[in-house]
This record gives sequence, C-alpha cells and structure tokens, in this order.
Amino acid sequence: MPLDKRPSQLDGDAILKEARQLLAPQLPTATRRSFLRNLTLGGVALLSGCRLSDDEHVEAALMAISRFNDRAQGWIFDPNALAPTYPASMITKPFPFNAFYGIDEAPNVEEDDFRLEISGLVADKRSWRLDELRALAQVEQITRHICVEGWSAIGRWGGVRFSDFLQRIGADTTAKFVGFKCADGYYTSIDMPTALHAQTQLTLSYDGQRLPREYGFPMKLRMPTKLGYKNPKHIKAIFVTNSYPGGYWEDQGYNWFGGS
Ligand SMILES: Nc1nc2c(c(=O)[nH]1)N[C@H]1C(S)=C(S)[C@@H](COP(=O)(O)O)O[C@H]1N2
Ligand SMILES: [Mo]
Repeated sequence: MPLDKRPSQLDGDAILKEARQLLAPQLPTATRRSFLRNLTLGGVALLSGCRLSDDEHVEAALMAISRFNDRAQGWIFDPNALAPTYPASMITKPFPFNAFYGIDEAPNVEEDDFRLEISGLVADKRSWRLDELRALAQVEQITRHICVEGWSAIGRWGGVRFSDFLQRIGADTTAKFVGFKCADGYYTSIDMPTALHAQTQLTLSYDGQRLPREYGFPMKLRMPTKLGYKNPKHIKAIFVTNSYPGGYWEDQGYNWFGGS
C-alpha cells in the first residue's frame, strides 16, 4: 500500500488490516484464517518487536513484518517452479500501460546513443549496445503480468534469458541483489535466485516488435514470478551488489520481494 493511502492518525483497524495483508502469504492455509482473525495490535507489536505508540512506530512495525515477509518469500521461492504460460490467443489487447506518470511522459530513449551500463560485482563491466544484446540467443514467453493496483494482463515478451546475460558478464551469482536504474528515474532490485530463474528475461521485444516506448524501450526485465512493480521498464543500468538497493515503490512501503 502506498504511504499516502496509510492512515495519517493511529487507526487500529487500518494497522491490523495491513498487518493481516502482509502476513497472509506466509501462513499455512489451514491456520491462516484463525491466526489472522485473532491477530491483535499487541500481537503486531510482539511480532515486529516494535512499539505502536505513534505513527513512526507503526510504520516500523509494518516494515518489520514486511522484511519478515521478504525472508519468508525468499525461503519458499522454488527456483525450479515455472509460472504459467498461455496460448497466443489469450494475449490481452491492448496491453495496459502503467507507470508513476501518464503515458505521454514515458521516456524517449534514442537507440543510437544508448549503452546499457553494467557495474558492481561483475567481471566484465563494458557497456552494451542494443544490437549486441539482440545478437545473443533470444527466448520468448507468453505470461501474465499482475499489478497490485488490481489488474492483470497476458503479454508476449522476447529477449535474452537473464541468467545467460549474468553469466556472460561474469556476474558474482553468490551476491544477494541485482539492481536496476531506469531512464524515467524508476529503480528496483531483485534477489539473486529470481535473477537466475529460467523465466526471468531481459526483454527487448513485445509481441514480435521492438519493445514499444511506453512498455519500456529500450529494455525491461520481465519476471512472471514477481508483481508488476518489480518488473523495471526503460532499464539503463544494471548492477550486482550485496548492499540492499531498495526500489521506487519498495522505499514507500511496498513489499520488497514482491512475489506473485
Ligand atoms: N521504469 C519504470 N518501470 C516500471 C514502472 C514505472 O513507473 N517506471 N511501473 C511498474 C508497474 S507498477 C507496473 S504495473 C508495470 C507496468 O508495465 P506496462 O506499462 O508494460 O503494463 O511497470 C513497472 N515498471
Ligand atoms: Mo503495478
């Protein structure tokens, strides 16, 4: 939930509602309902180790639960489980646009001057031109994109398997995070197991065409195992690191792991 939708004053019901939403994904189905029904504000304080005496402490408590949620999602993430794929007949047309601004403000990136910057824990930090990326082995997927704002859509994306790319640049795949900087100021980061997942794709095309401006030209990272906000569009820089890089929405309270 974005911060501006958070209660500005201490509102026990709202705190409990959000804590329940944050906790639900890692509770076993059998106990989920009764656990969440019986969760009290005292319980939230206990779970998070935070006092709930003012807005700042409530924020810290919900953040602590969200960090716990990240670890739990990390533990249960199965690197070999594939997200569902769909037939071409099920592609959503037109595919929805979403960003933290309107469609007319999507960045205009010039192909000719573009260089993808690489930094951090990688052996080969040279930058990449788009035609060099297109010359690598290409894969395709028809998968479902799920946005937390309450919509989902099926699309067809093509590009380089991200694990191939990480291997190619000599990334330290024992590092914790891969971070992304985007041409519109957006940024996000993902866990290494997801970066190495077979369906995580450095996407260069949409439905057989060059990736359109509004859907992330020059490239996006497509992950059918993660929610929409974890899929950065307009990527201009990629880095590998052990220092938590956060993200545009994540730093405003969205769950960092963001599994779907
Ligand atoms: N660079 C950038 N990437 C972004 C965003 C953004 O605002 N800027 N929004 C995210 C969100 S919340 C969603 S749902 C998807 C939307 O992608 P689409 O426009 O291809 O549907 O992009 C994600 N990646
Ligand atoms: Mo989204």
